[in-house]
Amino acid sequence: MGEAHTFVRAYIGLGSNLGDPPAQLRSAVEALAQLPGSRLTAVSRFYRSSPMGPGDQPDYLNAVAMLDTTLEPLALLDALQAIEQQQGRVRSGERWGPRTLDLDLLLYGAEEIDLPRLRVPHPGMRERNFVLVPLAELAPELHFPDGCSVREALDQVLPGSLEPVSSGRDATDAS
Ligand code: A4P
Ligand code: MG
Repeated sequence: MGEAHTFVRAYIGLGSNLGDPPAQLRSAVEALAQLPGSRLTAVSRFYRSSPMGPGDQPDYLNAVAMLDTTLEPLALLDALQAIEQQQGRVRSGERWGPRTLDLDLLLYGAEEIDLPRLRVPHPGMRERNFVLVPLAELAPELHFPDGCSVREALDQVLPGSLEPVSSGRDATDAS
């Protein structure tokens, strides 16, 4: 008898601004596609964005992935952090400092999670056009757990430099 698995639709934010960002994002996408109990269902275009936080760092490359998964939220967070580690992430301790790869769990179905290790929806995502724009590309009709739509959030987000660079497969250097 097979165990019943329920797939939950999760959204993952990808960001990189060190060490060949297009290669970092492509390899993160491959790793997401390999996650157990999960199906990578869509990936947005890659976007070049100006850094939020300390300005003396390179531009970022950002994207959002849609993942249908049977992993519980903390198991998914563990898996995302393992991918970050595999790709050479060193936590400098500087808040919002440069990084080779940052994977954020943006949304996990309609769940609201408030744990020391994990807050979902990801705090701050609604203020970030480099999250909302690729998210809206994948799921224009999406609503957050509180009922606000991604479109409404986009209408209110502060403008910031953001430019699609490619479909991802042929992304050129983000810097
Ligand atoms: N954590 C809690 N909730 C979550 C969640 N939903 N997803 C905890 C992932 N992690 C979550 O994260 C610190 C801790 O957050 C983790 O240990 C986890 O348990 P981190 O990745 O080590 O630290 P961080 O990313 O440096 O800090 P922070 O404040 O989360 O930064 P953000 O919000 O990730 O922002 N500018 C542009 N243009 N594009 C970017 O992608 N990214 C950042 C980092 C700054 N500026 C940027 C970009
Ligand atoms: Mg992070």
